[in-house]
Amino acid sequence: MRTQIAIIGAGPAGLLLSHLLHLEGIESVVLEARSRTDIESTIRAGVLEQGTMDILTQAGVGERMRSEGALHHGIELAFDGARHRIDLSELTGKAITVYPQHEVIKDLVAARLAAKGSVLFEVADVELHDTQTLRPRVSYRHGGEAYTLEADFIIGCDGYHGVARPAMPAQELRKNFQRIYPFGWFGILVESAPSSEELIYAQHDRGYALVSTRTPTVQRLYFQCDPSDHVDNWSDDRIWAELHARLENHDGWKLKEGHIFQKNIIGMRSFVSTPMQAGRLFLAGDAAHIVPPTGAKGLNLAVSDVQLLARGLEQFYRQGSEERLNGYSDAALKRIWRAEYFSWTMTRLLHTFADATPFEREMQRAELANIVNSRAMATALAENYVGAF
Ligand code: RFL
Ligand code: PHB
Repeated sequence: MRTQIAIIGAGPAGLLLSHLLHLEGIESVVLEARSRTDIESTIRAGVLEQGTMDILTQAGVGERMRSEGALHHGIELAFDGARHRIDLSELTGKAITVYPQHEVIKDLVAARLAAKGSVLFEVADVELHDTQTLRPRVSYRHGGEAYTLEADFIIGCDGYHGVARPAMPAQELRKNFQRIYPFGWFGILVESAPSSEELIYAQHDRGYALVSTRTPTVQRLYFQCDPSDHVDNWSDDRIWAELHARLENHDGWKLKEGHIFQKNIIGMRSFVSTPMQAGRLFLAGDAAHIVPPTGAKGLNLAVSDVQLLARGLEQFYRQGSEERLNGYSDAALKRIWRAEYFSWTMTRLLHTFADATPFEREMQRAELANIVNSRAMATALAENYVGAF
């Protein structure tokens, strides 16, 4: 089999890239390890930046996002028993949309299949070959049969645990940057009405908590936990007691409880692997970089990576120039490092570090107080949050 672009992974990065290329008349094949049902039901991100919304809309896959997603014009920071609103729209002229990642995935899969795009689910044993030549290949198994796919380029959109990054050739310039945080997030899905019209990011000595939403009847809540803890240690009663304690406040606001129908724990890391290109192999999205979810940037970065790549590939096929493709890694990394910085800052600002001295805890509170009292600092946070750069 032969195609122009072989894409590994049908996450937001791989599917959107395949769709953007299709709109430019460039052919691709997406190879995905999991089933369609699985990728369409895995609960992950919720927050889409304005730029992400714009790209999805321009690409013709934003209709459900616009009608079913919730446009948010602000977020709240909660600490010392009070809530403080950061007015994103007033400070930046932009907003965010809360629309679940698996719904974005459903929209993209539907668009690829409607256009007779080639997305192969449940492939196994994906291996990359000859990536540093003009005829790279991918071998894989599908339905028990062994296949080889030849392409002009291979794009690794296969997430943090994929095979593309390990297939990048060792070279002097290759560098990995990493920070693993000493805490994780306990995430729950709850059947209830929203407790708040906007997301609440709460700092508390017992640990961080986040009140987010999914739909008018399903809410998404998180709280900082030990990354090695197990969901079975947390009864529903214990979860509610912990969330109420962390979200305590003096203004009478109260978190709504409901039936908890999913619990999970995720680890937290910052990670960047550079460069994002070697010969005919490129990386995009979580395959190349991870942010802790506190800044809500991961999916948005994946989208901006593939937008750059799509432009580079379009230039290659239209004009025969590799200039944009060769500039991809540097261009993408400029934005990635700023998002890494913001995600690290939000994580540092809002979480409780077990080894922090009393002095450092006061500094954390003072920084929060500065943000909610200084229009300049609030604007900096808002610009980063909506991705206004
Ligand atoms: P994905 O989504 O991990 O997709 C990779 C796909 O590749 C497949 N795959 C393979 N396929 C074939 N062969 C192999 N060998 C393969 N190995 C892997 C996988 O099955 C998968 O389908 O990467 P992509 O496309 O780069 O997208 C990245 C985003 O998923 C991620 O950054 C976000 O979910 C991060 N994130 C958030 N991002 C935001 O922008 N806003 C948020 O509000 C937000 N909240 C979150 C988040 C991530 C979270 N978790 C679970 C880490 C909240 C959470 C809790
Ligand atoms: C979510 O709704 O899953 C979510 C929202 C904001 C974040 C992270 C996750 O910062």
